[in-house]
Amino acid sequence: MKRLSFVAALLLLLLLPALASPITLAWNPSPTPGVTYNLYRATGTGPFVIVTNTAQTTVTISMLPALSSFYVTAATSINPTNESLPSNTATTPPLASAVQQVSLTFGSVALPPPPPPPPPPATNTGTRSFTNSTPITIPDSGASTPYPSTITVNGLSGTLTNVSVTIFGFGHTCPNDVDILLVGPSGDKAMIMSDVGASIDVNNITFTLSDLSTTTLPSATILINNMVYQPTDYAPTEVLPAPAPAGPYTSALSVFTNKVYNGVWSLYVFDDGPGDLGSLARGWSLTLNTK
Ligand SMILES: [Ca+2]
Ligand SMILES: [Ca+2]
Repeated sequence: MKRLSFVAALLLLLLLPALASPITLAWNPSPTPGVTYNLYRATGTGPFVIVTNTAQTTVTISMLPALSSFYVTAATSINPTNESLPSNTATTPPLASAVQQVSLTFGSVALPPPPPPPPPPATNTGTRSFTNSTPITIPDSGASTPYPSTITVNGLSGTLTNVSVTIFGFGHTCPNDVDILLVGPSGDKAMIMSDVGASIDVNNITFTLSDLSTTTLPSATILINNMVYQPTDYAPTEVLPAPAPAGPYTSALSVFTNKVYNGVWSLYVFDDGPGDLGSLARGWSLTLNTK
């Protein structure tokens, strides 16, 4: 009798389905506050069977078959259309970790996606050079032709942080006669070169004027090809005739930084010593740095 009871108990144990230890699920909260989540499960695609409901975003479920995969869905209790889409698959222990994160997508509950941000304004910053290669002819005395030579800058953005000027193909038999004034679209002005290079002939040289250089233009020695010079005015009381703006002038190109830079830049080249003449045979360029 006792032996039969033991066999019967053993058979009963074998017939019972193996149950997993409890599984804890966690999910993202609904964007609608104060909702109740109804937890369903189904192996495969359904039918869904309600397991429990909760106002929390975690729930621990017991008495599930071991090693089974199932889906979970959460429905808010506000109205039936607020039900979320089925989650990703959860698996009962022991294959899974103690807490499984499931992703719930709340269909009609989800807030509408925010409109895409407006595209940022197009930017055009960095180092840009603009060239006017038309020759500038310097007479033996007086205003050059053209007077001024101009460069129009368009489409740059950002703040102007540095300006430099390159003179292409400069030739003169007395550079000391030559004054060069730069005027920006803001109306600011800089005498970037005046009374330099003595009376020493130069022919077809190219050089750059930049505040970043520590080498001033020479007053008594020859101008050197391919140099970068600091703008230098050895006759700061001199004023150029109209249409150049009235003085006094600074010489540093920093007068243009943080100012308006899109627009017309004018280069006034003037010879104030009788005799001797020359040209900027290949014009000039303007290099602007914006950021
Ligand atoms: Ca002259
Ligand atoms: Ca002069």
